[in-house]
Amino acid sequence: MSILDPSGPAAHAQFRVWWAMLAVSVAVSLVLFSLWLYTFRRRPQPRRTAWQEQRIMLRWVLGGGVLLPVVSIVALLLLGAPTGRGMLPLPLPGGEEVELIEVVGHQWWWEVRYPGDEDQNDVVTANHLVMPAGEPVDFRLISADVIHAFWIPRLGGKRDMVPGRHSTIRLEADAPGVFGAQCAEFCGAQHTNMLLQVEAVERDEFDAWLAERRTPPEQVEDHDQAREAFGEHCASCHRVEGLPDEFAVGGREYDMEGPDLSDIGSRPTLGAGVLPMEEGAIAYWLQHHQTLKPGNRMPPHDHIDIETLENIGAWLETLEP
Ligand code: HEC
Ligand SMILES: [Cu+2]
Repeated sequence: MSILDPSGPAAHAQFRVWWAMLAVSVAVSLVLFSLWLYTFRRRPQPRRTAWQEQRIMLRWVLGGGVLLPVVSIVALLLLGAPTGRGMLPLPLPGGEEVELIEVVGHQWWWEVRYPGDEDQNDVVTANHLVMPAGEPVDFRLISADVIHAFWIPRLGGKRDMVPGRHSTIRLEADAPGVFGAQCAEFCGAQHTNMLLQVEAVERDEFDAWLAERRTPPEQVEDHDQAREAFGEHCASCHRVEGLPDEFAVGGREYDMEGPDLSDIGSRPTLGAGVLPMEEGAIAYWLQHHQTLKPGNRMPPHDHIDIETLENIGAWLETLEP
């Protein structure tokens, strides 16, 4: 997650601004430090008249207080403005379409949506963002509760996610890879545990990944008891695509309380980076999530027996496209 290891055009531009700012601040510090040392070594000066004193003062005020800030701010603007402009969702010169991915910030997890059209559903996932590499991608950001900020340090950014207000940032990954992302605006107790794994893949692989998720996951027969328990205890907050109506209560709305679980079995982590996904991890999370991530918005499941939670966990792990 280091901005000093840039991996996209926006991040490279920000990296240059970062070094330029560092160089200038080091130069200014060195000059000030030398002046300070000089005051010790300087021989006593003849007494000046009040008029001379004032002229020297005026020179410092104009030079150091007006000229220096104006020059450095203009230089920073010349360097920074194109960097910011590079992250705006402007039309491409060739008129090509830019892939759009919606990201919704929640306390304390990320909802990721790939908009469909008239004949295609949205694809919805959480805490895992897959994007095509080698081409720009527009991230359309909003929040479901408080202000969060979307930040993939190695690709560039960041950008606030404000409730009730869409904003868009354009980022690109130079090459396939896995990048860490983190909420960058303090949003409550579990702000630190609001991580997002970003995976940039080749275009073909991205198309295949998305197409897989447009068809609902296969429902394995022998998990009926788990599905029933899910309908009773979980479906008011979580959605599983393709679940028969008698088990499903939730909708496709932005105000779903919890992450969409349709492809949970294929995701890299649980609880926005708190636990790596592996066999048995979901059942473990369901029993201990308030210890692993204290105060998170999922109520404890103490009223459900452990066997049922284990069954639900085993079923959810089968949900992968
Ligand atoms: C009141 C709403 C609510 C109920 C009921 C609820 N959950 Fe959750 N669940 C959440 C929220 C909110 C999160 C996100 C917590 C976080 O990471 O901060 C979550 C997270 C999860 C996750 C991790 C998802 C991920 O992508 O990391 C799983 C799995 C899960 N819940 C399963 C269940 C199961 C199974 C039940 C029923 C036994 C259930 N939940 C009941 C709200 C709920
Ligand atoms: Cu945050």
